[in-house]
Amino acid sequence: MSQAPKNLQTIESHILQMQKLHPSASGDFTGLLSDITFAAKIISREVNKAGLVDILGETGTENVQGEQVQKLDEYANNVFLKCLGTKGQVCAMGSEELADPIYVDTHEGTGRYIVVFDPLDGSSNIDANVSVGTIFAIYRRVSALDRVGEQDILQSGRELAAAGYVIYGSSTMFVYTTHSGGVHGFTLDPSIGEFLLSHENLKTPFEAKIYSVNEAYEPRWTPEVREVVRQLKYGRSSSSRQDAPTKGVDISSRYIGSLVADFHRNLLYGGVFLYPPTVSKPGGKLRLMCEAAPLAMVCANAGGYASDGTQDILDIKPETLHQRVPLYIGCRDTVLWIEKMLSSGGGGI
Ligand code: AHM
Ligand code: MG
Repeated sequence: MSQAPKNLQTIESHILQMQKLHPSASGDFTGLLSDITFAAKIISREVNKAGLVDILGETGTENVQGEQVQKLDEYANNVFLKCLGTKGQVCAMGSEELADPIYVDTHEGTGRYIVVFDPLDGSSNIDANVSVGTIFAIYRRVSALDRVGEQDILQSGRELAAAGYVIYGSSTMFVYTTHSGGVHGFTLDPSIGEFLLSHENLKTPFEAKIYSVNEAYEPRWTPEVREVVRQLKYGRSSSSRQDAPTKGVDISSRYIGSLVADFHRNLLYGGVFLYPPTVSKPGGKLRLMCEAAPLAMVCANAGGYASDGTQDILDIKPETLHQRVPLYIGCRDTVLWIEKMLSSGGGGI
């Protein structure tokens, strides 16, 4: 007997289906996710045209119509600001592109959500046609209705209501998770302008087969980080294994230098991404609120783990919107092992 074909599902219908699991839901959250998917479609369209920039006009200059051509990261940022909270769901926003948070003045001041985002991460790769991404984090408001402020923005990853990313690659994909769990991926069909469910309930492998790190920084790493990467490459010494032995695992190195693309590949294939502290960047490079924490939530809900080398990224309470953090993220076993290696001085456990 042949099986009935699987139904096609758009992201909108998937989000609505999830909403039904929460009968008391007002629809605000659903509307907000939908606004983000809309922004993603607009950014995707523009990223796809990036190769035409030299023909249509360089960024920062005037195009043939005499209009100012925006840099793509500025453009993506403006798209997010314009698309979010169209129904008054958002009370505050924080962007990697903006020094300060934006407090939204909805008519009633009742927006219940905060969105923190990196509108176009890895944008320095765009001229080489390398995949870039958007990362977003959604928090619930903690302040009283008339007093939205810093406390609403500066929440730890544990408080995230939802998080996700969009990757603008050979195809555009939207991946999100909520506090109820489950990581779901949707691929954009540009001909109909819809994100279609393509990766339901994503799970990442337990142990990494890929490590991703900018090895040119090795001279600037601490001896502990150097030892971690050495053992990832040559095999972990038996005393330092977390759980399952790694002998026989063929490890490969892949580094795009575009966080969403590196993270997404590792999530699917099983890998670990490292952005350790260096002498010149002792706090690391990546930002806790708009990069590390949302990806940490996606990773955790897919069965992985993210650490700053000493603790779960999700447990870090931010002190500032643009705080940086060292990041080790990916397969659970491997990241736990890295954490132990770093805390034991790199000499094994
Ligand atoms: P950006 O936010 O300025 O785009 O920088 C973040 C990017 C990440 O996408 C990537 O993982 C990292 O910078 C690469 O940094 P490096 O070139 O130091 O390896
Ligand atoms: Mg960034």
